[in-house]
Amino acid sequence: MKKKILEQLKNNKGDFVSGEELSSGLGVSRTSIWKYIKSLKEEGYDIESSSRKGYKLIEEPDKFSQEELEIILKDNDFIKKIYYFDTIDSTNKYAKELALKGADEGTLILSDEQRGGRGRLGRNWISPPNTGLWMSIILRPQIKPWEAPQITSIAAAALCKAIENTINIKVGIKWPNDIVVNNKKISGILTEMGAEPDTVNFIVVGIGINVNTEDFPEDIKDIATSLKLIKGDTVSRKRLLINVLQEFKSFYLDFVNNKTLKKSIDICRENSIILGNKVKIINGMEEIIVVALDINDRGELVVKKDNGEIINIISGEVSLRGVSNYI
Ligand code: BTX
Repeated sequence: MKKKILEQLKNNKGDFVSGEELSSGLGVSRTSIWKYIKSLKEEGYDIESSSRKGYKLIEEPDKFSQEELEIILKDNDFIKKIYYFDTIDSTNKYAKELALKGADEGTLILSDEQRGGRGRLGRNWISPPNTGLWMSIILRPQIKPWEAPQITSIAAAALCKAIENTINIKVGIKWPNDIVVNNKKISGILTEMGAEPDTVNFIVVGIGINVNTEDFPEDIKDIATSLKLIKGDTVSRKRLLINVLQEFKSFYLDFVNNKTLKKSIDICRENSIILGNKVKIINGMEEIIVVALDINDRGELVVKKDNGEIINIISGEVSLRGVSNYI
């Protein structure tokens, strides 16, 4: 019910909707309408009430709720079900549990805060409340386990396009999974899967974006930034979310339906900050310095070793560093 009231107010933002219209349209008493409005106000919605004219939505908080997400994502038919949390340990962890229980492709898990957000190879991902987008999407593509890193390329391309569309800032990709601006990370992607030797059962693609974060803990201060810090202004998390999921849908369905990664890889190449540069590839205890030449059609990094040998690197277990700085 609350969702329906909010939807009506949002559809008529800036105009009054009469209490009578709401109560007869939704089949509930005017008193219960008033109670829902009160609860929306408590959540931060600026709603003007007039006994004669009804209710007018003036301003919305940049906050998420189950109702708000269902309303703003209703035009994205790829997102089939939404799980919203104020706080959670990790959306990827929760998504994997849901996927194991049979959740459908297109299930979205989003939390305002993560207390145990995860990065690759057991690293952590700082995810404070009210500032970022921390989410995971469950996918069930018919691919082989070794093709799973391709999903990271799709998400990276979607993030580049969505950020550019939303705030007109060009961001870079540090292959395979970091989105950076001025050599600092604003976003990371964590692709995980449930698979048997030859078949992928599900993939969870986790996306973290520092949207309005202003302070980072000491240990990542020098390597992390946010869209707000770059833009100099608060960025709407809702608008960014809508765009990220729209772009993700488009790149992912192109991959699934047309069996090609071309559109995603073109963007990964265009936005790559490492192509043409020397980079250090770290694989467990082993480190080699190479020149990054290209990203091939499967999303692998093509590099040239010191001895001139050209090899392809699959993103799975490797980390990559610039030779002269962290990123
Ligand atoms: P990564 O392994 O490339 O990056 C992790 C590293 O990045 C950390 O070791 C730390 O140095 C740095 N770092 C930690 N937090 C931040 C931050 N907020 N901004 C910039 N740098 C940071 C990247 O892994 C993949 C991250 C995916 C996060 C999403 S959020 C939703 C989903 N759920 C979940 O638990 N993880 C994913």
